[in-house]
Amino acid sequence: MIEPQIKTEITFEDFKSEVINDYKIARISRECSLLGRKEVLTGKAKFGIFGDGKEVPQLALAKAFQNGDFRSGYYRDQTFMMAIGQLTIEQFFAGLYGHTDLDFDPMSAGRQMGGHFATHSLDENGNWKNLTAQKNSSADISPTAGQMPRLLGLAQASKIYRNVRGLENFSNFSKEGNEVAWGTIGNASTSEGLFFETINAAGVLQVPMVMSVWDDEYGISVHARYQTTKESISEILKGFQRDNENDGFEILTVKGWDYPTLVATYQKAAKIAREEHVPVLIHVDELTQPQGHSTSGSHERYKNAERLAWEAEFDCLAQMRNWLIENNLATAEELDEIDETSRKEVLEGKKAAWNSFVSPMKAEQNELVSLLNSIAPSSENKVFIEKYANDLASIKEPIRKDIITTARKVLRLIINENSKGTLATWIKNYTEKIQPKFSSHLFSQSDKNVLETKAVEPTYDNSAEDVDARLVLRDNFDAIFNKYPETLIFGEDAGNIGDVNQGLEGMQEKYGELRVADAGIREATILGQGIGMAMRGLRPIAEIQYLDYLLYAIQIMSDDLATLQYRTRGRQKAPLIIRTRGHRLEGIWHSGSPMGMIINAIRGIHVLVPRNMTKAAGFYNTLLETDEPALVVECLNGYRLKEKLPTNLGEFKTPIGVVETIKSGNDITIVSYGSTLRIIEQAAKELLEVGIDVEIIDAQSLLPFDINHDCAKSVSKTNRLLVVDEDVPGGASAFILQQIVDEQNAYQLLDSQPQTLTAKAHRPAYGTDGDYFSKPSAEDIFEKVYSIMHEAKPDKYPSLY
Ligand SMILES: Cc1ncc(C[n+]2csc(CCOP(=O)(O)OP(=O)(O)O)c2C)c(N)n1
Ligand SMILES: [Mg+2]
Repeated sequence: MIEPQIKTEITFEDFKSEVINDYKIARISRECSLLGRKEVLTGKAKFGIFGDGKEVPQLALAKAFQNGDFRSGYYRDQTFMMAIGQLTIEQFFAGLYGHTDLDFDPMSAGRQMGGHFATHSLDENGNWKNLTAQKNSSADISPTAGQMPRLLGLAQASKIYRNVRGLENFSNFSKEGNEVAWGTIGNASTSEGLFFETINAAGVLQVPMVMSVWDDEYGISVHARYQTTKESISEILKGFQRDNENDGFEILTVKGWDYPTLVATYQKAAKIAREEHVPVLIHVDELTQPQGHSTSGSHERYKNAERLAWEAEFDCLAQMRNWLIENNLATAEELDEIDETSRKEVLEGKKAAWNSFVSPMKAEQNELVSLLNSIAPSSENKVFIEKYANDLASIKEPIRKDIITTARKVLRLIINENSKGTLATWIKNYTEKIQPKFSSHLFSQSDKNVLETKAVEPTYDNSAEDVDARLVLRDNFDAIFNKYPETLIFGEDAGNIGDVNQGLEGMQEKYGELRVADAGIREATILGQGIGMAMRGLRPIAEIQYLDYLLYAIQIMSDDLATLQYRTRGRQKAPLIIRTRGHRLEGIWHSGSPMGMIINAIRGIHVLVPRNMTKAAGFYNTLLETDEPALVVECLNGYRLKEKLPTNLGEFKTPIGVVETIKSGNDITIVSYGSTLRIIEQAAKELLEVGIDVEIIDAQSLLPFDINHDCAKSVSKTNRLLVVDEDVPGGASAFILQQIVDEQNAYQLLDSQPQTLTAKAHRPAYGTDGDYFSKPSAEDIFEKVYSIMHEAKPDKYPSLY
């Protein structure tokens, strides 16, 4: 019997054409870098940072990269993106110019500078695409090593998909957890804490992550001797190397100009990570920067002649060329030919990108110029308007700022003339058309955005008894884990003991160590686990033990999570829930409520501040029906207070962006949130004894805040407003005041000065007295309200002091 021929080896001709094609991709990429720099230096683009000198290892990475895999990298990776078919020459230049149309700059629609790469995980309606049928890149961010925490989560998702049961319907996200998450980072950026934190966590978690370090010995101008102990990241990470006794990393080192060894190294790394779920570090050294770091400077300032000569010789493309010739894969003439056609193709692509970039703006320019020319003849300011029109018309390549500025300046000249309406309408329409190019998609615009959700009230048995409030949370989490197999929670002490306040008691036993997990003390990468897993279709809940320690994660929340939808113009999302507990406990480090800092840092993430655990549980239930990220701050001192246990666990929903009036009254509106409300309720009782009837509003949700403008409605009744919280003066209370006075236009409804009552500017001191003298007390609230009423009616409310 003749065995069928199984083709395991490719022919020499196939091999040859593959490597020649690789060379061609690298050459195109290099020409893009060279021409890109010129575009910046001649003023056509603002800033350029390119991948020259890093082309060849990226070819090897691309060969090992499969459908379903994810990249989390940085600005040097244009060659990789080209090699996986996700970046064309025209798109490269569209990104450099900042083209605001996603069809031209699919990376960010001009929102990020060039060199920040992304693929589309979502369609135009915000729905998931089949991520296993495409090669994926999570959207880059600029802060060095900021790609690391997310990388951990992208890799961990494979582990979850491989090992957790019940995820059969998630085949658009994973094929049995076979996907590798590929990280890239510059040598100097490995100095960041986030790099080390991620490496350690990946070693602990044993996830399929392959980390490439592109080592060119510099971080801008700063040499490796100032960056890295022993000047070698692979050398100092040797302790992470796995061995027969211990799990760990596989660590590989390879020279960045050695094409065949690079290809073999990446194949090896992929196999280890994909099959064994073991993390791999590839230290790619001896790389160069032919044009220096970016368009902002020149490397001749900090590299000596010897280094520059070495860089010229060991330029990875030059070395690849030598290798092709030495191995008879191509002749010098053939390669010259490729070089020349690449140069031409890039030039053509650049021209096309520029034309596409400027032509809509030229059309807009023409439209306004003719409008102004039609307005001018009948105007008293004819001469001036004509000058504006001519000046605008004379700009060869106008930008939108030129156009709209001209229109707005001319409007002032015709304020009393008939044509004003026409121009004003034009400006309004133009702004309505253009502004979204820069401002859309801070939040989800899909039909799963939070504003689409409706409240569902908790229901109770007649016999429902009061229980410790933590049990409401726990039983609701139980219902959630049961209902949604894609949910999982992880954090410090969240697993075995069921969190420090036992809101997860027994859940690990029931749902397993992967879904209810303890994590190391590493808040930034706990966040990153959440971001990466949420980007791959899971519904992670990242637990930060105390609000005060959220600061370790706030950078990654602010730079990565909060900007994700925005910086991809709605083509990536990470509907991550961040669970923490805060407000009012003890001392400097466990009673903070830095809500102002948080809400200002994370626009793009919702911030929810439930006053009790039923409200908190209702927020979790709501959020799981939406596709947006949110932070939920539970009240630290509320777990042992009594609440009734609802019967519709997992189903009742707290609405987002809707306030609740928890006491009605006629004299003054007090707006607050969280634990402070209980103190306000106490003060309100005492105020009632002296005849002052306050209305108390629980904001519940700081971002978004009071979408129905109920606070202003309350003020229209009481005509007085006090905002109380435990933040510093000018913190979240200032935000709330701005929302009510400015956004809701309550100014005209007020008979008294609107005021805030907050904690002191310092962190709260320890102990009961420390608390009393640091944060607003019932007496403070009583006296503040009383003084407002005294000012209004001094006869009725004589001065206290
Ligand atoms: C947190 C942060 N600090 C500083 C910078 C400014 N910066 C941009 S790139 C860079 C050097 C990075 O060097 P390396 O990691 O070796 O990457 P390379 O550019 O050499 O490929 C610096 C300091 C930044 N982007 N983020
Ligand atoms: Mg470097």
